[in-house]
Amino acid sequence: MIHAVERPQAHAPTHCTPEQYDAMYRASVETPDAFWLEQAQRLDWFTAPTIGGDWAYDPVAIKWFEDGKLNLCHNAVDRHLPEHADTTALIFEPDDPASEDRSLTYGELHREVVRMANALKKLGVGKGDRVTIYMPMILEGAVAMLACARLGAVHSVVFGGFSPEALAGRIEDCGSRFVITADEGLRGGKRVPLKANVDAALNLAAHATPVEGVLVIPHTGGTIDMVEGRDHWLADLASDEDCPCEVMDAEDPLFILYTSGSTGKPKGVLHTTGGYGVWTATTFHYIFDYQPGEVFWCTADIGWVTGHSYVVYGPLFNAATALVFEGVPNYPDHGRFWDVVDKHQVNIIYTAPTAIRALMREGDHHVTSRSRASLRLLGSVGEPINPEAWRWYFDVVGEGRCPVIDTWWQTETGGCMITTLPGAHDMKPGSAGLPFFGVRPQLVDNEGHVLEGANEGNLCITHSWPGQARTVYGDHERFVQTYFSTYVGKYFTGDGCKRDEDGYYWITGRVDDVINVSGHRMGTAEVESALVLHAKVAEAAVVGYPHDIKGQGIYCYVTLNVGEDGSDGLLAELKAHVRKEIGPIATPDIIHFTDGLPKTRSGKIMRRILRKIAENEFGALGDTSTLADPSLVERLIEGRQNR
Ligand code: 6R9
Repeated sequence: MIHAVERPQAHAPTHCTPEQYDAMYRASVETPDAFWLEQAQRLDWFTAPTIGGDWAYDPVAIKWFEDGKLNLCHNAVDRHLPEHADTTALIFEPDDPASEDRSLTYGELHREVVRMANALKKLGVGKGDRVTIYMPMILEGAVAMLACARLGAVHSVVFGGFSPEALAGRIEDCGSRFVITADEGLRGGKRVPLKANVDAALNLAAHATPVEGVLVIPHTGGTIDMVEGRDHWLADLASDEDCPCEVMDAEDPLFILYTSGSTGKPKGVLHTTGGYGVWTATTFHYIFDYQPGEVFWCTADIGWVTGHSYVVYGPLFNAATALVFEGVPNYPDHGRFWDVVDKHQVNIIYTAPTAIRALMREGDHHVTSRSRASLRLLGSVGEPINPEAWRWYFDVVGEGRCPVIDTWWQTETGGCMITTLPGAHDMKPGSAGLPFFGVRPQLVDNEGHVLEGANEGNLCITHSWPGQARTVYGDHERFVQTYFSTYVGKYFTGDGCKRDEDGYYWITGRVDDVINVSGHRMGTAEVESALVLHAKVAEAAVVGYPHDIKGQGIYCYVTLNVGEDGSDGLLAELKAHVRKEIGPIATPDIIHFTDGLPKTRSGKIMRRILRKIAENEFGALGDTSTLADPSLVERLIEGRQNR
């Protein structure tokens, strides 16, 4: 039995008391339009909206604030100039602690954004164009996103750890004619050849619309090739002339972000301007309880949605000071996070359970040898946080004085959805908490029957909220199929979930063929497609298994073409092959060579059985009588690799 943890006394509630949460939550579900039109006033609109939500889930059409006009770069930057020109907007902490840090005030950020926006204009970027951003975690990554928003261009940030192949697929899918990149990135002392990867990707992409312009930001000074006429250094195109913000409709697209699903290639999840803006501005304000002058640090890369919403947009809409960290938690040693906290006097840190577990394993002294006195609030996101890691975060990192705010959400939700609010709620280690304003979760069984009270089932959301994704870029039918067809009339999250007697939600993990590796979503189908591309592989089935640090590891069952042997050499080759096809985050942890995969007589791979064997839980395999070759299961158990 896990008990609630009282709200730490040191945290003076300011933005939301328990009574305020109750009243506001009630208003948000009883009169959502009025509630959200009021919250919308957090943003500065060129034309204020008069319409709240206009949405339906069957058929699927979602709009919020549709008669409003605004620009989110204006909201993140320009509108703060009268009062906050000299307030620090972004702080950059480099990978190498000996390198120089850097920061931009809102005034300086404005200048940088205008310079980059002018450079993009000269490249030919205009309203509605898709621009791919493939950057390290440097300030110019955020500047690039804001410059796109300023021009009304739709950014598609691709995580710098993705391979040229993965990058090419994403450039192609959205018909992006422009790329913003850097010469190289740095992570944990290693150079990441970003520009060379872009070159390789552009050689791969068999484009209907070829990439016309690549804007390159100098970072490491490493040697790169520049293609005449296509590639340009930022400094050669940037200029300070006036560059007004485009007037955007609330429902004009802001960005595309690719995310893994249970089938097919990654989906380009599309977010629009008004609703996403209101959602990130509002969630940031209440959930992190940000106070003027504080330093907020979200450790996520801008290549993930968490980086979009809480490194860039949410903090900047609130005129906050946000830290951008280029490095990793274990470089140069396992105390780096807390060095950064002390150096920049970070008040709020927002990170992932996988990082917490990795640091916990290294021992408390890396933490206790640093002061951390500035810390006031600890956030968690990306995967379920196990109570042990939660305790360590709360007791050791926060010394029992900082609330742990676990936030459940998804690329598709735009911002946080289920969380406790500091000052308003007790925390329960391992539970994400309660619904944020306007969020109406529902648990259903596999047949779609609604489950009431304390229960466990599949997590759906019954009513739209402003931050909800509007479609899958170029494939609305896939959007409908993926999220609204399993339980017609509801948004299905793909997560399993328990609700306890206090109404707290406990996410149990994905119920589809998506695995969560170190907080990164990975479609097992993607890894399978990468494996079967290898000339020696006949068939592959990929499942997740519990992993101490990563949450889930990648377990691959592989059958080889006739005449091939599952040697150690081939094993290493296949791991390298998947890394090359997708990127290091998809590297298989385990490859299990087998002479067959368990299939039903109709040829369906029985993943349930493969999952059980990978989990080392083969005592309870259930019914295997429908298998075409029941003896195969014995051989698979015999050869299991996770012992
Ligand atoms: C923000 C982000 C979404 C999936 C989601 C769920 C898992 C995220 C969680 C969590 C338990 C939390 N997830 N936060 N599970 N507790 N606090 O991570 O977006 O990359 O799209 O992943 O991550 O399974 O469905 P995304």
